[in-house]
Amino acid sequence: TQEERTRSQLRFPTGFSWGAATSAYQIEGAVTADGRGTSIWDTFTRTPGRVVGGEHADVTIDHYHRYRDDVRIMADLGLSAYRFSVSWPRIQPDGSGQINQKGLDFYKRLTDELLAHGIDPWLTLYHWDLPQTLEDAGGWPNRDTALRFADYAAVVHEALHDRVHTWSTVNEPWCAAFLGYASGEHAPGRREPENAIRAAHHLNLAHGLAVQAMDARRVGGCVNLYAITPAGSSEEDLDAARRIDGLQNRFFLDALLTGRYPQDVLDDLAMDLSFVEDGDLKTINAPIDLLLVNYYSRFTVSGAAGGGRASAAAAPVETASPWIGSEHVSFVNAGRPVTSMGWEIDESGLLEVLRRVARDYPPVALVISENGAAFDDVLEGERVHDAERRAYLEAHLRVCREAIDSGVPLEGYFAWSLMDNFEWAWGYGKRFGLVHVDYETQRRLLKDSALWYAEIIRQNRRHEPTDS
Ligand code: PNW
Repeated sequence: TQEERTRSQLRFPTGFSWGAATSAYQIEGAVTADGRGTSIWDTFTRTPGRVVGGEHADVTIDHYHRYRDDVRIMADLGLSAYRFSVSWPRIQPDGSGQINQKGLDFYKRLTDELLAHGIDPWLTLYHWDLPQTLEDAGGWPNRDTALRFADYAAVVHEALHDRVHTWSTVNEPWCAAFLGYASGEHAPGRREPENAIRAAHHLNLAHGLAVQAMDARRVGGCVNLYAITPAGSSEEDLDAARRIDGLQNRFFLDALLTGRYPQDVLDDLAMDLSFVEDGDLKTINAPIDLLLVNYYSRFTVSGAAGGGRASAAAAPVETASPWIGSEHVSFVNAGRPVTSMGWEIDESGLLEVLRRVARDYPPVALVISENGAAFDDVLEGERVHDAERRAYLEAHLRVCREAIDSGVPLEGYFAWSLMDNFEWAWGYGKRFGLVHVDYETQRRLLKDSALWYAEIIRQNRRHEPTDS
């Protein structure tokens, strides 16, 4: 039957990690509990005009208090792994020095709970919630922030290495640097192009220093990659594609995996790069065990005059361009169906991205650490219908399967996101979850996509040896 065909095509190798992902600020709430310090997102959400509807994540989906229920949901789904992030200001309220034991204790309770349910905890050290004290001292454009990050990584690793085997450093340095310091769409909301490049370098450096400081059993870096297509075959369009690919993908891939910044990108930037010190790139290139890839969409770009920032990359509030030195490039709608973020759905881009990394870079194990889509849910009693999300996940998982067949060393897939949550500058209006959350009652309901994903996981894991 059709149903059986679908499943057999979604049969993955034994040991493949079946996961879902979240991040601390988006789900935890409890922003003043147990000695947590202030992060740049607490400040940013308090600044008028930054987040749609003036929303913040003081409570969000209250995961800090409901983590036991949430782990039970993960177990019900059959997840083999869960990717979450640690809130730096819970661990070091001022970003350095004094350690807050109660903050560490929360992550000990969470990881104990995961392990008790047979779920492998994948820990991300930084998903954008920088301690405000460090921003006040200059933030990521300040080199010292990278050094502070390495100390923080060592503290968390020391406390949790007995429970956590897979570590990752910085989630999507592109977003942290360019949405945070160039476009101003994300915290801290600065619009300082040169400082954004400094931030990008120091986020890379923070990654490398943390890898060295932790000496973790399994550690990776995380990048958000896009497939990039020139709108036409003109020289301007080809140049636009080269530029956007350079800033979005190669600036980070080349640094982490080869220890170099791409020369064409440096030429485009034409900037004084004296903040890049001798040895930095060797540090950034510290050996890693895996590369975590977040994939959402494809960009189609044009270099012809008169374009704009189409919905492919639109921000909810007025912002500057994150594309430093390539502000003239326009993002074109290629006519594919879009999610409610306006992001075009294109699973072929995922295949392209995976093959590209496998082909152009030194060998490294890959994981899809985020992939998913925002759509409006349709509630009907206890059911939540989200056929589009299910179709999105299925199409992208199929491509993962194809990638593995063609030799890409892909070891896992994490849906973004486990649960609906605070979608940054968009607030609560965009739902990415497999699990629907009622923001008034905090009730969690499995969406149809979650039930489907659970079935795929069950089919795949039933042949796994059970350990006991
Ligand atoms: C990622 N962009 O964010 C993040 O890792 C998640 O925290 C987030 O919820 C998810 O994707 C969905 O947005 C991105 O503008 C935010 O290119 C913005 C962009 C890309 C990724």
